[in-house]
Amino acid sequence: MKDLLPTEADTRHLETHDAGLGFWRTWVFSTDHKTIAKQYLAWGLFWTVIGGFLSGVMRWQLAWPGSDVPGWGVVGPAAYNVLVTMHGTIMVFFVAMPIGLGAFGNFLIPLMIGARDMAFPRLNMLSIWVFGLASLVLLVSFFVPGGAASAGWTGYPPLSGKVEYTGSNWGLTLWLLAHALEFAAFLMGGVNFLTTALTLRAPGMTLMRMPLAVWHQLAAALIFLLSVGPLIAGAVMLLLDRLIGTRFYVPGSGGDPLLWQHLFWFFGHPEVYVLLLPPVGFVCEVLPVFSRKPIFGYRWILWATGGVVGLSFMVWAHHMFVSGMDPRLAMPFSISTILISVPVAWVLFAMIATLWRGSISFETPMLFALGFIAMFVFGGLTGIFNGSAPVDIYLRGTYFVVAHFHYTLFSSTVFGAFAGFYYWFPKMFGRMLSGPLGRLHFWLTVVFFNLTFFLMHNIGLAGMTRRTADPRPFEMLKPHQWINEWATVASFLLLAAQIPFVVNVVRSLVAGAPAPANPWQASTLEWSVASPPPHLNWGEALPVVERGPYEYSVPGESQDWLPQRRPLATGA
Ligand code: HEM
Ligand SMILES: [Cu+2]
Repeated sequence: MKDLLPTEADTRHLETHDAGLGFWRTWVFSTDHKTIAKQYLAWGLFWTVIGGFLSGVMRWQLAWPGSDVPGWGVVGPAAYNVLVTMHGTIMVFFVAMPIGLGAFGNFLIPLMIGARDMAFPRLNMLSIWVFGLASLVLLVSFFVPGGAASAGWTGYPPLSGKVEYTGSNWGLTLWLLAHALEFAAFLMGGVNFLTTALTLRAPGMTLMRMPLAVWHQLAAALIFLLSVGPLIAGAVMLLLDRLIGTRFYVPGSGGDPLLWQHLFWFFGHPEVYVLLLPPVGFVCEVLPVFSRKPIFGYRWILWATGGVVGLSFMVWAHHMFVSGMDPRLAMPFSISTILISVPVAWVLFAMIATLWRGSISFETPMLFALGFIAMFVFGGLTGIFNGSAPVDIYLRGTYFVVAHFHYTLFSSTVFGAFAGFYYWFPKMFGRMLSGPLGRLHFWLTVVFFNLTFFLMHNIGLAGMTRRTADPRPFEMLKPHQWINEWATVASFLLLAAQIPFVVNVVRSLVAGAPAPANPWQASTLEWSVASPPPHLNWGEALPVVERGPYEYSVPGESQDWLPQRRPLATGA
């Protein structure tokens, strides 16, 4: 019985969280991890609209260059640079991270490990507020004289070093400031994630019983914490170059623009795993539930993810094969890059093996999880080409690369996140979503995603370079302009394909059927509390965990899932 009683930490929490808080403390200045998760979600969705809009403007310009773009006007080369830069920045730092980590990490970690909240609830609140500030700074940067940042999401100097090169003065400086703030927000979040999972697990929740969604949040947080330092230092130097005329990145006076590329990609490549791993975790939860089978190779997945974490720090210069760095570096970085595809493929095999002979039901979360696997495998395959230095010298900077990274990034941040969203929406909001609308959303998205991005491989091979505002001057692209028009029409339909999703969510929030505690018959802890879970999650006593997270279809059991949690009848 003793282990059912609240621990000292819980009582401390209970005291700091007063029940019956007013509107402001409940929704705005909240320290509840579930509310903070929703705040991150709201920001992420807001930025999705902006990032999507910017991509639409780019696509319009690429299909019908020089024409008047509805909602924007004529796009010249300078404006195009703004569009590319801000679209990339927004999608990576203001959509993928706040949704993948900010929303899902905050919501899931305490619920899945049986804690009442994060280890540092006030730090958590500070994190979302600093993120909000970062968002405001980025928003403002669109409206300052000279316009928003326009040196690419990678911000390479010398281009980003001097106002004269891009025309963007305050815009680029604010862009740096927005990054600094958002990094601070996610550093606070990351420390919280790791501390919470290490110190606040419920009785019986051993590390090896933690759901993979939690493990992958921790892996992402760890990668972020370890990689972002050098970039912050690099950004400070860039700021000094811009503001007070230092010459860290100015060649000819002892500086070196390649230094930025190393610092940026030492962070930038691990960052793509920060974006990827949380959705991998969601998919690892969804697959067992909708195939009624344990995940295949829990420990092997952990080892592989560990391998990804380690290797992700050793591949960065594959972004720099043609940068003028010492060519002897090309071989080791090619090898490490191709090596990292081994543990990634390993995880994907484990996912596919989980499906093997399962009794699969194609609910919306499952469809998006399968879509993630299919699209990501495809993007991973083209990554092997890019990672091989001799091939990359040809592909470098073309639309082949744009196609590659959208297959990997879109699959994880959109397909993976939707898998998680449809799966946990009933828990988050206490309402069910419509299955038919969800399935419609999936099929339209998967079809138009491929129609938008697939042929970009071809136009890239034909020589179209990325960050090109106007393909018309290039003779060799003339016969391929239809691909640009095609991709643009498809991308508009892809954006329109999100309408069923919006309708579904609004309809459900207004009039959806109330969600039961466990609509999917899943065994992890979050499904053992009401939907949505109450403040502090667990009533009087913490849950007690008896088994691993994926005990589905255990032979000899009458029920095809065994909850991780001991039934409440034991006295709680
Ligand atoms: C409707 C969906 C999307 C469309 C139509 C789209 C379109 C584009 C286009 C046309 C470019 C290249 C522009 C150029 O190089 O000239 C681009 C760049 C980029 N996109 Fe997307 N995109 C979409 C979604 C996403 C998502 C979900 C992400 C990431 C999570 C993303 C991340 C990026 C990045 C990082 C760049 C590179 C920016 C740069 O070169 O500085 N995009 N996108
Ligand atoms: Cu990389």
